[in-house]
Amino acid sequence: MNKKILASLVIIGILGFALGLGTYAYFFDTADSTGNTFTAGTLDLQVRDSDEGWGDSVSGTWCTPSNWAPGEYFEAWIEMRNIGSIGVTHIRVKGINLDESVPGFADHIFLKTVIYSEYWNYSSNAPGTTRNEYNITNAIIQHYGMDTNNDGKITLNEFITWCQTYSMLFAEGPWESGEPYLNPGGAKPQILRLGFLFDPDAGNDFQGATASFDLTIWAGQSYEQYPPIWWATPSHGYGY
Ligand SMILES: [Ca+2]
Ligand SMILES: [Ca+2]
Repeated sequence: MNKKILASLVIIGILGFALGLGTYAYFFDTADSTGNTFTAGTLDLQVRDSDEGWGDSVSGTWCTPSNWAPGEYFEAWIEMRNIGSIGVTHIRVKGINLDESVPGFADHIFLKTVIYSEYWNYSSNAPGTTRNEYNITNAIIQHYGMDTNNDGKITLNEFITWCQTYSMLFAEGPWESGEPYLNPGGAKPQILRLGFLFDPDAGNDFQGATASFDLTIWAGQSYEQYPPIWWATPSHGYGY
C-alpha cells in the first residue's frame, strides 16, 4: 500500500515539471565545427647502397671480393631516408639469417667498424645541417655485450647471435635535439657503415668458404616498439 502511494507521488512530480517547461521561452543559437577529420601520417623507410638507388630494399651491400684473404678489411655503407610524412626518431639494426658454407667461418670474420651519422651542430649544441659521422665501435665493444667470450673481438657469429635478442639503436630523437633521426619528406638521409676483417690467423680450413647474412633496418617512433633494443643508445654524447 505504501509503495503505491510513493509511485503516485513520483508521477505527479514529473507531470508538474513538464508543465513547468511550457511556461518559459529562452532564446538560443548554435554554431558548428564541421568536417573534423583524422588522418594518420606515414613512415616510409627507403635505403640505397653503392650500386643501387633508393628503394624498399637493397642486396649485396656487404659483399667482399671473392678472393678475400685473411687479414683483409672490407667496409661498405647503406644510406637511409624517410619519405613519409612523420619523422622517424629511432632506427634499429639487426643482423639475421647467418649462413656459412664452412662451419666456423663466421667466427673468423670480425666486426671492426660501426659508424653512423647524425646532423648535429657542436657549436650550438643543436640540430645542424651537416651530416657528421660517428665511430661507435669502441662503445659497442665495451657496452653492448656482443663480445660474448670477452676476447676484445666481435665476430660475425657473435653479432648475429646478439641480434637474436637485441638490435642496435641509432637515434638522435626529439628528446635530445628537437629533430627526428630521419626527417619526413626524404630530408637529411643518414648513413651506416659496417667494416669487417678476415681473421689474420684464419687457417687453411676456410679457403673458398662463404658466409652471408641479412641486415634488417627498422624505423619507428618510440623506444617501446618492437624489436627489442639495447638501451645504451649510441650517440656523439658518449664521446666515443
Ligand atoms: Ca647493392
Ligand atoms: Ca669475441
